Amino acid sequence: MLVNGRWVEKWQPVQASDDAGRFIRQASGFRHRIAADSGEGFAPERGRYVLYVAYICPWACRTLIALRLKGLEDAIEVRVVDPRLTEQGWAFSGELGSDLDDLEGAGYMHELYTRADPAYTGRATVPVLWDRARRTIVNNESADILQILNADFGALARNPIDLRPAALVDAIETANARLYADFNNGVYQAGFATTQAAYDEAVARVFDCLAWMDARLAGAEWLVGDRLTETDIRAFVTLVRFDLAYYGLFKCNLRPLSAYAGVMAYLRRLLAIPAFAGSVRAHHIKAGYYSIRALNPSGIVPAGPELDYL
Ligand SMILES: N[C@@H](CCC(=O)N[C@@H](CS)C(=O)NCC(=O)O)C(=O)O
Repeated sequence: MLVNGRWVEKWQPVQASDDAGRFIRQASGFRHRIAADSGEGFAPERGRYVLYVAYICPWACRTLIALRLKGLEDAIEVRVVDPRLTEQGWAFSGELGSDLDDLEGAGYMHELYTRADPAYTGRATVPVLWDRARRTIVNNESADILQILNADFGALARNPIDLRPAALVDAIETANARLYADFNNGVYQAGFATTQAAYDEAVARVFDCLAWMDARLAGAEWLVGDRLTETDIRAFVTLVRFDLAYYGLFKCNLRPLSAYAGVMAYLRRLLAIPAFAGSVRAHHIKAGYYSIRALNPSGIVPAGPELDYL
């Protein structure tokens, strides 16, 4: 991670643990919005912003899905890091279908963080919404970036879809809070738990949440309301990684996803939407997660599973 703008330690995935061995995720450091008149100076302009993502990363992929659902591909550039974590974090290698950073010339993601803030302290995470005009980070919190992409680019977005309709905001927030705590971050808390008790507690929450989604989806097409919302994007990014990585590497193996018929049908429905399917690179997901040496010292990437939905 970076301390006062210097890369100080080898990359290690356990961001922090509490006294009971529970994984704690770092808070994001750049939290600006895009607006013509906010006084922050980040106006919506075609070609000005870049979304830096990793196909392995569920937080990054939720922003990528939103970008494509909104039809912002022509307005915002996207660059993809190598899925394999290096000792200096995310790298632009040009390998495995990843990109070089031809826009800013960075070799590693952390260089963009120190360019934005020469004294930055924290982890150099993706996604990052980058401003080419001011050469700084607008925002590195995917929950914010989802809202920025949904609302802040106005007419630059080709598709009128609203992923956060005002009438559903409360229901979206309630569902998102549960999904984040028990599922999106719950699988990480199971995978990176350092005590049996912390793992047991996390894995139980993961499967309770799957049961909750399955019950909801038995009688509904979407998780909130009667339309596709950002909640479906949030659920999808963890569901599509479940069999590939979380079931094995993160020990979320109480039951396979196929035990949840409603969830499986929902996952297939979402995969039929190009913005969702286009965000999935199974080889990046496997290569990335299985390169986490703390969980997989040999670095061996498993051959399977063979999945009929990917
Ligand atoms: N709060 C962030 C979390 C992002 C995050 O944890 N990204 C991970 C990849 S899945 C990362 O970049 N990790 C690198 C590191 O921790 O050094 C968000 O949702 O945008």
